[in-house]
Amino acid sequence: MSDGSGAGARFQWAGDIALDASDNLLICDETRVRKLGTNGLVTTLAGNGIRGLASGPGSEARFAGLNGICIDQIGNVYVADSFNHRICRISIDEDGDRIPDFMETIGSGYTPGVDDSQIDTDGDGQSNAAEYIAGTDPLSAASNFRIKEVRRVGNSVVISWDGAYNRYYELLKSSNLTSWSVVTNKPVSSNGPVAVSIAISPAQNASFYRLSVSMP
Ligand SMILES: [Ca+2]
Ligand SMILES: [Ca+2]
Ligand SMILES: [Ca+2]
Repeated sequence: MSDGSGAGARFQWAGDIALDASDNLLICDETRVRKLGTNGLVTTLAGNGIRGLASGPGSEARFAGLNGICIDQIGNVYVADSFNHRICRISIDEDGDRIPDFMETIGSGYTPGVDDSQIDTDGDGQSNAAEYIAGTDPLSAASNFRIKEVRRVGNSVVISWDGAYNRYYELLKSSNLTSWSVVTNKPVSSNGPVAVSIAISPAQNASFYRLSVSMP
């Protein structure tokens, strides 16, 4: 097995094939998903030859024996991993920035073929790749990931931010900016404001809060 152009490319056990919207051929090759580009270059998109069962980006994915492949209208790839008795969905990410290639269209703010973790198109201090994870707009500096408000309500503090669909938020609290404890782990299933109320004692000293976001 080797990637390369024309006769320089090698396949392990080429099986089912599918044509994508850009006329590239995607190929089941036993434990790998390969791509034959319109330029004649064969590359490996997922899997690395080690049999197994694992989700993950690119070569971290594991398959046991691929037997069928198809592509949906927005570019997701589905493979039948017969030896694992699984159907797997693959969001192709050739530039490795964790943003699926089908999202990196003209006008999206993301840059196809380039690692968007190194690009901050709107100059708000958060990279395009970070904005993808946070669900904010990479073309608007007014849209960025942050705690929007910390408000005292009686014997509670209310922390609020803009949540995004299918994101997971972790809110941490500290009294000294050194040791942090988890206040809440919060999955969010729709776009919109999120607020968390935290009980405090009247005698409590100042507290600091830190919010992080991830995708499943
Ligand atoms: Ca990408
Ligand atoms: Ca940005
Ligand atoms: Ca932004």
